[in-house]
Amino acid sequence: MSTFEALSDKIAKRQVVCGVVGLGYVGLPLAVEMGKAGLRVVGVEKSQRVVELVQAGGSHIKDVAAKDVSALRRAGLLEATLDMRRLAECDVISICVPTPLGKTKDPDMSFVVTATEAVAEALRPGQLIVLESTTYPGTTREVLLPTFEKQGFTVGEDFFLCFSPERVDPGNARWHTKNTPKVLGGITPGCTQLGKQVYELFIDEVVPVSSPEAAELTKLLENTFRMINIGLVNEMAMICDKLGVSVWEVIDAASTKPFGFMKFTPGPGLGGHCIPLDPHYLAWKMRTLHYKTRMIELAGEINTEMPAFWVGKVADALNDVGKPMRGARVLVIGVAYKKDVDDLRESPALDVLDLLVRKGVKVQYHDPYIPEIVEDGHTPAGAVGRSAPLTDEALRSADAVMIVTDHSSIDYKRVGRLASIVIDTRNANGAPAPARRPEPAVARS
Ligand code: SAJ
Repeated sequence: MSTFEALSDKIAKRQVVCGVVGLGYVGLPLAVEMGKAGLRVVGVEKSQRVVELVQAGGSHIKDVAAKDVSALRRAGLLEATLDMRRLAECDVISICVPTPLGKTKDPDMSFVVTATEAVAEALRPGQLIVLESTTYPGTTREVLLPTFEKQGFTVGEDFFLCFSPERVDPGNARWHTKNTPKVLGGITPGCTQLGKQVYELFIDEVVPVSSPEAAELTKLLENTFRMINIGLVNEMAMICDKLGVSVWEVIDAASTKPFGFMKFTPGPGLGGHCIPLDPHYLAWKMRTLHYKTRMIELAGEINTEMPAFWVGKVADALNDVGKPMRGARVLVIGVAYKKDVDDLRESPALDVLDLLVRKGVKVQYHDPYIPEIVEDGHTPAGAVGRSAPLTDEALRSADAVMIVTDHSSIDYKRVGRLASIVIDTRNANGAPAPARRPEPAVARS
């Protein structure tokens, strides 16, 4: 029996031991789904705190119920360890580690490389490795494959290697790890076949593609699509502002088209741990091939411009009532990267706060999900502070109020009633902004 046949047989009998490297917002839900399918799972994690928490039957991930973790712990199906050598026990290893961007928007592959080297140390015939971390096309073949083959094994014969992009949307009540279709592409057809066979034990639908590159690019297309379309509606917001038309009214009207249109909404910029980052993996890779991904670059410029655009609207509004920015009191409502989340990563609100402070504005913010913004090496100096209570006095005494993140828990009608000026970057109030007189045509020289 070949190694392929032996592994396929072990999968069919649900006797495979699964390893998950990284028990974060991708790895822990995946490990729990594997365990729920009756597979024994070894979660390898570098955080002692996370290991101890999972070992105690707890969960640090909102979308993973502690009761599920403790049930799997009691059933002996899930364990967490700091010891990477335990990967030698595993027949299937899913790598779910972060792939952040460096300051110059170059991919930081250090977590993937560390995980790959640990897997290579433990590599033995009969193992299937699946990289899930979002990355540039070619990573699986150019980084992971050579590292594994250096151990003297042959891919597709001794070991098997695939890429399968994570599609975890934290907080999404409808789509989660098990019911979100999972794309998967292997180095060889046999790799893809084994990857599909094992992932189908715990994921409802696995979508095979012909290569890891196709799978890597699938993820990047999904999120680049969003980033570019958000850039488009943000540019439309600036166009409508110049024309004195409500961009919200135009988007709502365009959304009545039952085909060929997909609604995106303008805002203060682009935040989160996926959308602002993922397209830059593609841009970076293509730069090494001397190709400039112009759409990504341009959308990035527009999205990055939005905090300054909206701070400019505050300046205009204060100017209209004869107040300078310097010394003005501005209350920012909502700083998380999107509504109803407690995540500040890449939030454009941080740039908004910093820009306001740099203009001499006395800034306060209120966000029920973000009690404090601390200095963490990425935080702009002007953004550091604590969330202020949203009292009537706070609303009345502000020279202007900016709605930057439209959390559902805020009463925006109350904000509109009590605040003298409201700059609403999300149309949280729901009423299309009143059309202003269009800017005068530029006099022909
Ligand atoms: N944003 C807009 N206008 C929009 C949509 C989003 O300004 O029309 C802004 C948000 O405020 C936020 C940023 O873009 O600052 C990203 O928002 P997002 O809705 O794309 O949310 P994310 O970052 O949580 O994206 C995740 C992604 N999930 C994965 O990569 C697995 C993305 O692919 C999902 O489509 C998205 O969730 C989702 O639909 O919720």
